[in-house]
Amino acid sequence: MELLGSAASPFVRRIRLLLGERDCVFRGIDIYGADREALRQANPTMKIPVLIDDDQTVLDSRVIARYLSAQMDLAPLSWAQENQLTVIDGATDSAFLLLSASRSGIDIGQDMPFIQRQQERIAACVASMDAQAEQGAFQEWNYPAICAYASLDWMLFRELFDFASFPGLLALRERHQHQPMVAETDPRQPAD
Ligand SMILES: N[C@@H](CCC(=O)N[C@@H](CS)C(=O)NCC(=O)O)C(=O)O
Repeated sequence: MELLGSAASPFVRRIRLLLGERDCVFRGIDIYGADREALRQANPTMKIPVLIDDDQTVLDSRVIARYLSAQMDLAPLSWAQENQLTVIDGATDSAFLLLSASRSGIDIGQDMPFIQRQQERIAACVASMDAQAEQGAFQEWNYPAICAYASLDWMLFRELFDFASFPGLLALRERHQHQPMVAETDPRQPAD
C-alpha cells in the first residue's frame, strides 16, 4: 500500500495519523512541479492524498478514510461525526484556497467578496469546532479528532487563523500532541 502526498498537507496528514504504525509507504510528491504529470495520472482532480492498494486506487481523504476504516474494522462514523468532518473540511478547504491565492500573489487582506466569504466560512467553522470541543467532542483519538488536530495544527503553522479566543481547540491540540505519529508527521519538519 502506498500513500501519495506531501508532508505539509493537512488532508494527507490525517490519513497518515489514521494509519498510525500500519504498513504503508508514504511517497512525498511535488504536486506543483516535477510530479505533476504523475499526479494527473493518479488523480484527475490533481489533489492529494491518493492511496494505492495493489490494483485499487482511492481518491479523496474522506473516501480513503472509509476504505482504511473498513480494513481496520473501525466502527462507521455517526451522522454527527460526518457533520464534524464536513465542518472541519469547510474550514480547511477555505484556508487552503486563501493560502493558494496568497502564494499566487493575490493580496488576501483586500476587501473582496470572494476573500471575505472564505474568511467568513473559516470563522464559522472554527467557532463550531470550538463549541463542539468545549462540549466534549474530539476527546477520543478517533478520525474526527485526527482531522480536527491536523487542520488546526496546519492553520497555526501557516498562520491562517488566530485561535487565541478558542480555548476548546487549543485544549484539543494540547491533549493530543503526543498521540502516535503526531510528532513524525509534523508539517514543520522536512518531508521524508
Ligand atoms: N477533498 C480533498 C481535498 C484535498 C486537497 O485539497 N489537497 C490539497 C493539498 S492540502 C491539494 O492537493 N491541492 C491541489 C492544488 O493546490 O492544486 C481531500 O479531502 O482529499
